Amino acid sequence: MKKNNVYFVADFHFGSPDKASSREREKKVLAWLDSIEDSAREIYLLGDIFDFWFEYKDLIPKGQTRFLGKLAQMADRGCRIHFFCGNHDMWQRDYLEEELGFVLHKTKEIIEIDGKRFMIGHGDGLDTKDKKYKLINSLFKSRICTGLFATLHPRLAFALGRFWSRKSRESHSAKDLTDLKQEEPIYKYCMSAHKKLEIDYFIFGHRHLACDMHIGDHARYINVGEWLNQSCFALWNGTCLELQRFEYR
Ligand SMILES: [Mn+2]
Repeated sequence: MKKNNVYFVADFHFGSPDKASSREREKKVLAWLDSIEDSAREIYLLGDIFDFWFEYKDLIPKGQTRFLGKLAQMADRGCRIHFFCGNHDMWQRDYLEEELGFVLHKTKEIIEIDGKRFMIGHGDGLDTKDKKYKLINSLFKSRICTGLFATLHPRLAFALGRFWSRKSRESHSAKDLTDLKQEEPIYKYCMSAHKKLEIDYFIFGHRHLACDMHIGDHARYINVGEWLNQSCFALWNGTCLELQRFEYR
């Protein structure tokens, strides 16, 4: 089979809310990867794949071994795996690139695929008026803070990280569940940017609610949702883009 398809998926939140349910979700994701591996030319992971990830110079967090192994194998066989950092898993160093062969993206990017312009990213931080989020985000990403955090004992660092992750998820999910439509920051951003940047397709995650919306006359905004409940992904087959749901068992 010719590998022609490009897949977009986000927000697995591996590790949350507990080990047992995360393991079940990992099995579901692996079944999905099995189902697409013969057709996948590229896979875009759009952030918050891990509920909390912090990578030290010589260490990575435990867990998701089968998931990472499967993707490493696919990468070795020529599938390009892109990893966009989310607000839960931004603390990447070189492991995903050097060990697994992924392409790491720290922020959203415009990427041309088959002659179409895609804006691809996690989807956080698009509300330019949200100064608090911007400040916290730049603090979290700063070299000084990351360096200081790395000096904590992992038992303390991961307790703090998981606590923060849970708080962040709870604060977002309340908003995510109400469909804000016109007032939704990602939608507003797409409306303001599509003409200037000549975007055909906006693809984001973060919002935990899958959607496929028209932006202006010809652009579209697809949100790929999450995998705690919905298990959705977007498929580009070379000519059209479609939001799909993975049916597991
Ligand atoms: Mn997120």
